[in-house]
Amino acid sequence: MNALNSIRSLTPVGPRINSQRLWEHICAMADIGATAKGGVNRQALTTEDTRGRMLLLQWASCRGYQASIDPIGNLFIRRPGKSPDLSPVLTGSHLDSQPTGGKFDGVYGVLAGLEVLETLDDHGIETERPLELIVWMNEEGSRFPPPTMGSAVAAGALPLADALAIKDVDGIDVQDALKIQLAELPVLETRALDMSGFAYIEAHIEQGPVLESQACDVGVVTGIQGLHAYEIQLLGAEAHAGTTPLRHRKDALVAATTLIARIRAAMDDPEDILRFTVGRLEVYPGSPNTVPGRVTFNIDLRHPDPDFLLRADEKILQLCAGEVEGCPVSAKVLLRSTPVTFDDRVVATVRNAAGGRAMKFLDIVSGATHDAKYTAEHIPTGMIFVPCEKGISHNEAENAREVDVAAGAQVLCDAMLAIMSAQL
Ligand code: HGY
Ligand code: MN
Ligand code: MN
Repeated sequence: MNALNSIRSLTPVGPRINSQRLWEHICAMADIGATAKGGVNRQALTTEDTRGRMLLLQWASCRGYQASIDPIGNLFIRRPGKSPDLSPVLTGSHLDSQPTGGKFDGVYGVLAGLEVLETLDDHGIETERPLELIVWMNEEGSRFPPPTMGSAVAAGALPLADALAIKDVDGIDVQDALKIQLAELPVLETRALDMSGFAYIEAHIEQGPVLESQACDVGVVTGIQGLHAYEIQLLGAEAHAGTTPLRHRKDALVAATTLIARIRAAMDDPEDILRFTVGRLEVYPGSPNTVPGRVTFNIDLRHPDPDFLLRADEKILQLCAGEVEGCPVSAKVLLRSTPVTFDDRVVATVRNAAGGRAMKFLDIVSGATHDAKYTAEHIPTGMIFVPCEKGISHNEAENAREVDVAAGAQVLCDAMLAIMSAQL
């Protein structure tokens, strides 16, 4: 990778991106899975997700870009370079959303990447290296936990067979949902799972308030905090709500609330750096007049310090050992993703690109996780953040300004060109 070393001092003289086209693409994508409150519901491998991918593939085919797909459904859109055998410079993000998601989370990085490809075309720029835009499958992990599923499988952190077997709340597994999507997409070239490339840069909204509060144009992302995901199940016994005395009950929901309260207390962090969330809880059979016989809930745990995370992990598994109020507990670790620090050469390139356009920028560690977490384990990786309104995300009110999304895409274009020209 010493070729990358030569890019520290390069300042960008890249072509101007077309901000109007980028904004129009974002608005067109936002129509797919649009919700009444102005957000999107385009969960992984749903019809809406498929329609979003089809729209992107349409735009890509208008430019003659080649599309391919890997066994977990990660989509690759390739702009050829003069030397096809050189490893590509990569960019990308995700099109799937939360159920009450926003118009920019993930989509922005995909469409900013597309904008870079199209800008190079518009300016007749032929690069030495190919350039690939990746649409990672199921970054959100809302329909099929855990998050960053597609990139984790591509990186070898999550076995393909395990991921394909994961079911949604209706009992549909990833394998069947992926088959349905593939049947609806145009025929795509298939490719093996792999996480190789010359470098990877992802553009994303910050999903936090820092950049906006400091009136920054872009964030130079230096890394991502660690994330653990768990699925906890308690087994009780269904019983009649009217006839069963409390002392005879094995109420899985009451036991789950006790357990969640105990874990929450154990996760106490006066500095408020630890992020502990129970975002999903399923009650079975879910009838108002039957004592719950089974409860399944998910824990999402995040922290920038790997040791702090491991200590919290130990406490959770200890509290989940055995049973609670007569209900046996089982705990499944879905994901242990360590904090990651991005490659300082790529980070420097992003910083140079922002500086080269006289933008106000700030170094920032990502609180949210991203597919860049897994690319960083295999490829020199960096990220660019743009501000979003009040830092709101995973919420239908998520919003970003046209000028900011354009600035981020411009930095992405300049940084990728700087990296392209780094080959010797
Ligand atoms: O959960 C996350 O951090 C990401 O937005 N899916
Ligand atoms: Mn995202
Ligand atoms: Mn998200």
